[in-house]
Amino acid sequence: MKGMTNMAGSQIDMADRAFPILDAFQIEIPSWGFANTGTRFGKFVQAGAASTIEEKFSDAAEVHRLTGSTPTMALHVLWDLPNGLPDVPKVKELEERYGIRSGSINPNLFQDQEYKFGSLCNPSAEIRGRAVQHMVDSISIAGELKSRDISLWLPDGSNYPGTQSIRKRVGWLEEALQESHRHMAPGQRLLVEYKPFEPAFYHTDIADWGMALHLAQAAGPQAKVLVDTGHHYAAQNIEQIVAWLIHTGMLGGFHFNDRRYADDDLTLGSIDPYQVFRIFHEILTAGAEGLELDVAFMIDQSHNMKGKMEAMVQTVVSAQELWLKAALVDRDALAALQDSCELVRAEETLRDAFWRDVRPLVAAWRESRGLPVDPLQALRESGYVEKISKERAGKQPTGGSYA
Ligand code: RM4
Ligand code: MN
Ligand code: MN
Repeated sequence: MKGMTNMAGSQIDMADRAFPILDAFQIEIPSWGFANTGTRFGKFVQAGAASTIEEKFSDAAEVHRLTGSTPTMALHVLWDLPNGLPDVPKVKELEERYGIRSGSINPNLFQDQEYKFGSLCNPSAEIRGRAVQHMVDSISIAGELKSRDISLWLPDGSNYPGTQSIRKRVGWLEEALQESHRHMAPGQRLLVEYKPFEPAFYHTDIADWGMALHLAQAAGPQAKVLVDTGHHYAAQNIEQIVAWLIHTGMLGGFHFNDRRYADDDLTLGSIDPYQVFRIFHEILTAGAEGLELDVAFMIDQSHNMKGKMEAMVQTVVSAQELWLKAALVDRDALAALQDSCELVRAEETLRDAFWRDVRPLVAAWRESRGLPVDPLQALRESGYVEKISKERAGKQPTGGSYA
């Protein structure tokens, strides 16, 4: 290190700080992010889209190879294990072959015709029972795959005032989640996701974080809340919700995506990177204060216009950059400025970290870990997308449904 300047010295200090932060950062990718998904108006199919579970594992492995941060893939039970438990050995074989582990297991309570008026909240006890059975099956699948989290998004709700008893449905939901919770092994977790609208447009049975918090607490100690960043009203302060969930010990995980209007499922950080940074900041601050957190980071996006592989790599890279920016906030200085109510200096301390260009640091980390320095460029040069587009062309089912 002879002749090293102060500047180079501080860069080395920065690397010492930044590299372990990036080593520890992981985010889960969704299997459905590689498949043709659409809007309720239809789908534009992509030649390279995955239509089998094997193709999804292959794509996930490629994203992990390029970014080093995505060792697990979330699975959607009906889409990825259409036969349920009997499909587990095949998934295990794919895990081995591609070096990707199964991540959160997502029950599917929204495709069956009998769920028209609800699944866990259906007025029919028989239909509710079948929906609970699907939850129990999903928990068994998670157990077999050694996946810790069962991630529940409930589509239930109603479209017109007076057509359903909101309170009866809360009761049915409490019972269903308690029954599901009874089937969980120690160490498993039930993550309860909320969403204020869609597919129902008058009332949604788990519409916001307060309802999800109540239901998770009613279900049992292994249930926590999952925050999907796209599932809020436009003006909501998401990092405040995150701070409350941390404070109450009820934050279980995230579905990250970005949005401009509704549940748009756009690329993380594409519309409002400061929002993601502020959420990360809350989590990192709590960690720095010594709070024990166990928060699953997952991506929940569907790219209908962008190339799916490119969009997924771009997402993970954005997440790494924003996580590192948030990790580099000078927290001691900020805490002191908050205590003395020095508002502008406090705000500028946060903004300093947000505006720091961490891309050279992330590139240096990649190089030191044997990862491609520019993952998007490496994806282009690899020819992977051309290869899968040739192999898979014409194989994808078309049609109007979401996935
Ligand atoms: C929902 C929700 C769920 C996801 C489905 C496909 O809006 O975000 O998490 O599994 O979409
Ligand atoms: Mn989601
Ligand atoms: Mn969603």
